[in-house]
Amino acid sequence: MIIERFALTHLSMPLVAPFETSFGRTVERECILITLFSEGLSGYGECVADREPGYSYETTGTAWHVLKDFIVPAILGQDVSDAGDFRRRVEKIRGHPLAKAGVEMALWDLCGRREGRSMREMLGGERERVEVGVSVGIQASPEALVQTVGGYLDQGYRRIKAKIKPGRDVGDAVALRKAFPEIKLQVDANSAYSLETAQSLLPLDELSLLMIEQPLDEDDIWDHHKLQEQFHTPLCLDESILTPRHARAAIEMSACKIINIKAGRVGGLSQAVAIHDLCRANGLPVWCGGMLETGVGRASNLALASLPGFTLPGDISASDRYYARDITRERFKLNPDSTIDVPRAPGLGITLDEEALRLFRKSELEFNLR
Ligand code: OSB
Ligand code: MG
Repeated sequence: MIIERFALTHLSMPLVAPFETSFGRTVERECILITLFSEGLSGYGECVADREPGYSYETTGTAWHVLKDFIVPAILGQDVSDAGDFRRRVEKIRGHPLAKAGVEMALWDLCGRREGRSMREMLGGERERVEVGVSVGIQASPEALVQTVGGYLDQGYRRIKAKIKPGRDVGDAVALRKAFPEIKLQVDANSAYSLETAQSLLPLDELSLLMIEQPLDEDDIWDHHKLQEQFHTPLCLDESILTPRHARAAIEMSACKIINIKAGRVGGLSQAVAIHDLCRANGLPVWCGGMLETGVGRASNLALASLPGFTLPGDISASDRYYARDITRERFKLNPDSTIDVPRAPGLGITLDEEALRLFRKSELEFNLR
């Protein structure tokens, strides 16, 4: 497919409520919508970099720069056959997985639309609906957290992930476990601890948590191994796993028992599938993480989570968990059994709401041939 035109749209969308983690608080969520045009079709992708470098070093600003100055020149006017071909063309651009993943997603969408195949079909997904849970940010107090979680349980979510940070960890988790003795519960620290300070988390081991996600630094797989030895509760790695090689190292070091897969963090869906395959071959359960996606990235996450190795509920909540108005016409709804249906239409299976795009657009840049 000759990539004839390339558009970048910087969006800023209000969240229904602020989302707070150990690295910061998001009120308006930014992202970059990527549109590729070829042979009368367009493909969409979402670059999940946020305004601030809290989760990743990438931001909407760095991604805009890398897309405009390096990725667009590498593929505009070129005959790009598929995701593998795209990866080879951007191989020399070091790092910046979130920027690359957004374009790869748009390419998958384009291929799917051209071939009349859904993303699920192309990736090798097997399920028609996937089990989901909700990720709950740090609230004003443990009591407020219990109340917020109660609201999500009433909506039908059957798995809760609570964000923790030093000073708001064991107390919050104990309050949740006391209020809801039977629910599937897990916590996510987003790298807020060191091996030393993480000793304060040992009481979490008594709470029957599904897992403790990314307690330590992104670049510290070995200390996760040391910490895992102190816990019965499985540790799960998120930020630490940027490549299949990292996943292999983590498995060989017994640094975790579970891996959270995000296509953005690992540079695209093809790498996400490769990590899924590796974990499956090694008997490690995986689940699909989230980055507060719009309907575009949400559709992609649902397709990815339909692969057979995704045996734990994903951070893929319904559209209304984050957005009163989304940029896709499709809104993803929670089924009564805490699942969401995987889109079936070709590609991502979504259509854009142009009026919403105009509402949320901060800037736009188009690149044409000639
Ligand atoms: O660590 O999983 C994370 C959101 C932004 C950045 C990092 C993370 C998260 C979430 C929210 O936990 C997941 C979602 O509901 O999209
Ligand atoms: Mg996480």
